[in-house]
Parts: sequence; C-alpha cells; structure tokens
Amino acid sequence: MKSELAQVAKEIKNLNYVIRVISHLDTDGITSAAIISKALKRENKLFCLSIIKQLSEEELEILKKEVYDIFIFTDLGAGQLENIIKFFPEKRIIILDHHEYDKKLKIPKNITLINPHKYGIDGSKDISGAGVVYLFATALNAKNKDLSHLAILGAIGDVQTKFSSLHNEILDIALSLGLLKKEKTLNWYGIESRPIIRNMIYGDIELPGIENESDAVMFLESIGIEPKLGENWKSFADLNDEEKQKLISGIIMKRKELENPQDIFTERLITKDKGQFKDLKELSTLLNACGRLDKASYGIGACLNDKYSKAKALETVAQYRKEVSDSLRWYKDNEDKIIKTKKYILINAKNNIRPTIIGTLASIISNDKELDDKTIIISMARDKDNSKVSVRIKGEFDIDLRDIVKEILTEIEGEGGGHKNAAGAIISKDQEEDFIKQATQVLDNLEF
Ligand SMILES: [Mn+2]
Repeated sequence: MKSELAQVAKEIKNLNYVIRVISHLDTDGITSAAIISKALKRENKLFCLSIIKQLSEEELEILKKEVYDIFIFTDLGAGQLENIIKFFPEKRIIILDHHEYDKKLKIPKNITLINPHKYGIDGSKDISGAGVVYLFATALNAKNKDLSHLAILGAIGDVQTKFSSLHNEILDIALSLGLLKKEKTLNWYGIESRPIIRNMIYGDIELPGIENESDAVMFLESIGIEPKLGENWKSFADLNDEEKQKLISGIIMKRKELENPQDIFTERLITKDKGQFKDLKELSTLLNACGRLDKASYGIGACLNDKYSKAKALETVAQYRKEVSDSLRWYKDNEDKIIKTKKYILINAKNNIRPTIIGTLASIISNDKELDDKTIIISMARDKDNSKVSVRIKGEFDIDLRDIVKEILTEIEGEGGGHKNAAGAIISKDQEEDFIKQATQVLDNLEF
C-alpha cells in the first residue's frame, strides 16, 4: 500500500487545479473528510467537498456532469467501483476506502483504488476509512500525524473496537503526540454527557435492584449524591472527586452478591478537549448526529477544532437526541399503522420520521428487552421520491439480513445492501405497499 500511497501523494502535490472530494455522512466519513481537508489545505490545494448518504447511481449521474477533472472518494466508492468505472471513463479518480470491492473488475488506468483488501488487510475490522485517508495524508506530509486521533475516531465510529496492529500503530502516534490519552473509568457509555441514573438503569454495569428511575435516585441519595444539577440529571463527569469515589464504592457494595463486584472499570480514550468533545465514543455520537441531521460541516469543523462549528455541533446533537426520542414516541403512539407478528415488526413511517433516523429507531426497537429474540424489524421512511428501508434483528443470530432484503427485492425494484445484522434498501416511494406485501410473504415463509 505504501508505494501506491506515495505515488498518489506525489501526483496530488504537483496538481494545480481544483480537487473534488466526496465523503460519507457517518463518523468515519466525517473524520475522513476532516483529515483530507486539513491535508489538502496544508499543501495549498483548492478543493470542493461534499458529504453524501450513499454513492447511488443517481448521485454518480450528478457528479459525472461536474466540471472537475479529479475526484477523490473517501470512506465510500469501493462498493460502487463498477459504476464508477462506467460513469467516469475520462476523469482522474482516486478512491480511499476500506469497504470491500469486486476483485473481478478490471480497474482502468484513470482510477486508483487504495484499499486494504487489496493487500490482505480486512477493511471491515482492521482499518477504517479515516485510517486509509490518514495513511494517505501522512504520505503527503509527515505533519499530518497531528490528525492521527481523527483516524482512531473514525475506527470507533465504525465500531472497529478491537484494535488491529495497524490501528495500534496510529494510536501510538496519537498517544505520543499527546492528542489522545488512555483513562481508566467506569464501564459506562457517556461519562461526560449521559445522566448517571440512565447509566445505572441501562448501562453495561449490572446493578441488582436498580430497575427504574426512582430506584436510581434513591440509591444516589442514600450515598449522599444529589442526582440533579439544577434542572438536569448529572453525568458522572459532573461529580467532584469525592463524589466519584463514593459512587464507585456504592456500586461495588451494590454488587457484592455478584461474582466480580469490582469488575466495573474500562479504559477509555480521551482527547485534550472538554465535555462532549472529550470521550471518543461520545464524540463519535456527536459526529454521527451532525451527519444524520444534514449538518456534516459542523462535524468536520468540530474535528478541526473550529469554535463556531463546535457550538453548532452541540446544538445538533441535542436536536438529534430529541428527534430520536420523538421517533420512538411516534412508534409507540401509532400502533395501528404498524404490522406486528411473533416473528417481525413492519413500520412504515412515511414522512413522520427522517430517513437518516429510521435505522436508529429500528436499532433501538431491536434492543428492547421485552421483545422476543429473533424478531426482525423492518422500518421505512421517505426520502423525497424514495423510501429508505432499514432491517434489524433482536439478538445475534445466524441469519443474514442481506439475504432477506435480496429475496424481497426479487419482486421489487430497488438497491439493497448493508451488513449481516443491519441491512437496508432504497425503493421508490410508489412501491412501498408492494414491498410490504412482499416482505410479509418472505418473512411468513421464513423458518428460524
Ligand atoms: Mn467507514
């Protein structure tokens, strides 16, 4: 990969026209965009950046008409290689992506695909899109090592949490430059921003006897911790050192009947920043929210420490949380519009839920403790003239949701894809009813 990266870096260095950059809207895509933006700026290159949901044929149709001579795709493009070859026979194309690509394709000379799968590295777990872009950026200029924390952030966004040797190399650079630090803390998501009481009820630390809000409040008061700060519930980070210690001892006491009462800690990665920009997992949520609410630029700005973007990103994540909880309320209030059987739940939210949030809703439903295991959740929401379909399953089973989508799509026109446990499709809005009919047929006949 190194010599290929060096070659492309040299080409970019010598270039003197505007570069078109296209990236993906999730955390990995946003961090990829931040890295490439900063790296190109450092070389005094002009570029024009867009963040998109997916590289559909529709999107490619628009892009190919643009006047740019060179396109760089980050965190997307590999999966659409065939279409890119078809749509861009004359443009210079560079793809920096970790997704799998069709190895049977003959890649023409105008296209350079920089992809870990080419070199026997598993891009699904061992390197993120931001990681590939980071490697390119450091080939361009060693100064770009100061973006190493963003490569790690991209990996966390793509849930590549078991760090490969490649990620560990990048992490070591971020640690040695003081961009990131490891910190031992309670094994809770959202030390900085999630209310303690929420973590006590839903968090990963088992707490016998704490089932609901009043249990949690009573427990906190019993150990002398005020659960609220003004109007708001306190997060762990809101506590002073003495209170933190009291809470930790209290939690261990509460767990004394369990096998490992002290097994409540984890190591987290933190930046030099504060609040929701400190913990990489929370920062990842923030970037993801910016992407999904069509405010990716705030996320990119936040990655590059722009003050205005950071303030706007905080507003955006608050709005995202509100929209997610509104979508959950819509789901609960509209049972008559939802098809529910023992095996599946079918939701057509139409225009009531944002298409970029419908997958989040399906994921939340699939985590519902009261739902039967193996329940398949199919949710749909409109995106202009199309409908976005998200498919999830409760629990982890040997069912490939992509196969189910593919089977439904044999009768319906549409593009499907995704992962084994989280698949999706895009269909035309006019086909919603047919899709639902076909889906119920496929699911009713499915044996599992
Ligand atoms: Mn990615």
